[in-house]
Amino acid sequence: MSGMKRKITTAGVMASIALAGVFGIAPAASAAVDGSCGGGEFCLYENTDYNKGNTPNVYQWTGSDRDYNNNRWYNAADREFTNDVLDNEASSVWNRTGCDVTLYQHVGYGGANTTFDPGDSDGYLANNSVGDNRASAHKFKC
Ligand SMILES: [Ca+2]
Ligand SMILES: [Ca+2]
Ligand SMILES: [Ca+2]
Repeated sequence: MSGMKRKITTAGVMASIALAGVFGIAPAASAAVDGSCGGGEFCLYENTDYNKGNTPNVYQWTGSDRDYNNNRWYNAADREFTNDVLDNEASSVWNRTGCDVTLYQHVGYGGANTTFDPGDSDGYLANNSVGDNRASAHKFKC
């Protein structure tokens, strides 16, 4: 990517925006979300069994998030964000970080919760304390 770096000028910024549009390069703020759960990422799936046989809506983080209301699912097949807010919709989880990550029922880290150790995955949140279609926040503990 270093080859893509260019002097920051107004024209350069406009050119970058134009190029991002042409090549579908995600803006920096959402660069971590690419539909593939990579090492170092905490990932949620809209459906049970990691979306197997269902709409491939996912989300990925590298840190805590106290409120899922400003996150929309990313469709890994269409490679774009949906209009579907992920609050109270997660059904599967994969913790690929080196931290314990606790999933909470309520915004602001409240209510029922379940902690996932590094490397833990669970395709069926319905039998966890946090429950199915209830997660609203998560916190990293490293
Ligand atoms: Ca959020
Ligand atoms: Ca769901
Ligand atoms: Ca909730």
